[in-house]
Amino acid sequence: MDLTDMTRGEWHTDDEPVTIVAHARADLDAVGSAIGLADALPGDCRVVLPDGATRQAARLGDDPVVVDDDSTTAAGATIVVDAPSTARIAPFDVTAGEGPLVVFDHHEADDLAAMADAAEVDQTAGATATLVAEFVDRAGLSLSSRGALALATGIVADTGGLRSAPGRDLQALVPLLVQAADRLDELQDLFDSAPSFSERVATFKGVSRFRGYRAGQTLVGVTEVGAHQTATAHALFGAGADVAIVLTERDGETMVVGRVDDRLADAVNLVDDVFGPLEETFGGSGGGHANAGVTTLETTALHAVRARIVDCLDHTLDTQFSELP
Ligand SMILES: [Mn+2]
Repeated sequence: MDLTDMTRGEWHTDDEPVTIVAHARADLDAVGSAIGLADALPGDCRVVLPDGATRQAARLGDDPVVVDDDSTTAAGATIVVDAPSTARIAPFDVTAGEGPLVVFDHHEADDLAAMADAAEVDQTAGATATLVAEFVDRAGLSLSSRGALALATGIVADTGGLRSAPGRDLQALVPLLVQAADRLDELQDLFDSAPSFSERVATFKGVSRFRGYRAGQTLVGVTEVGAHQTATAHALFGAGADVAIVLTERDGETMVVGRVDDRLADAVNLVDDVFGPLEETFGGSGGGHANAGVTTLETTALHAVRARIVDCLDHTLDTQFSELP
């Protein structure tokens, strides 16, 4: 099939809605792209967030089209946005559906592009929302101000507030802003990043109780919090960490959220070098990118998890981390 087939109804069976799937911990680009597509495409669409959304994206996702956070399969056609791999959309399972699969993504192509019946995968776009906006324009579809606002939000977010926007993203953004003119105050609200008090408490605890490890000039911080793991990982970066690991014990399992600073981007692949061995040792599964990911381990032995993480980093960086006194 061709992407433009989506502008006609016959690319999928009419009695099932089109399922649009965003990546785990969906961000503004993922949720914005999904809502924008749902808005523009003819017929019924539903947006599934397989592993929730970031705080900001959750506000954007407070939209009637985001109907179902728990389903892991689609009966009809599936469109994946802002995710290159099946791991990135876990626990959603695209292989369980029988309908066509379409992918819109601006990450390096992975297994989803190969499985897709049609794909718009282009790393030169600053945001998946840019690819969606270009498709909507090319296909002659129209957006409501709500859909335009969602796509504009994705573009602004994924280009770091336009700091890294190439001309292409700006070109897609300008008409969206015009179409969303009556809701631009909402755009401002969506970018209000003031943390809630519970987030401040979580990150404060995370920083105050973290354990630091050092090898040469590389610093690793490992901590535990009950919530706001991503914000806590970034707080550890703020404290100087090159690698930030946040553990959360929950229901007999341990969630591991990891982030690797750009300084180590070429040296550490979080998913391959750390999460893979952790999952082998303790059992569990997760997903992510080289520099950001999450996995859930079938253990609550936090000390053993911590030790294994340090082991993995010793091995990967061919060094010996020692705990800071
Ligand atoms: Mn993106």
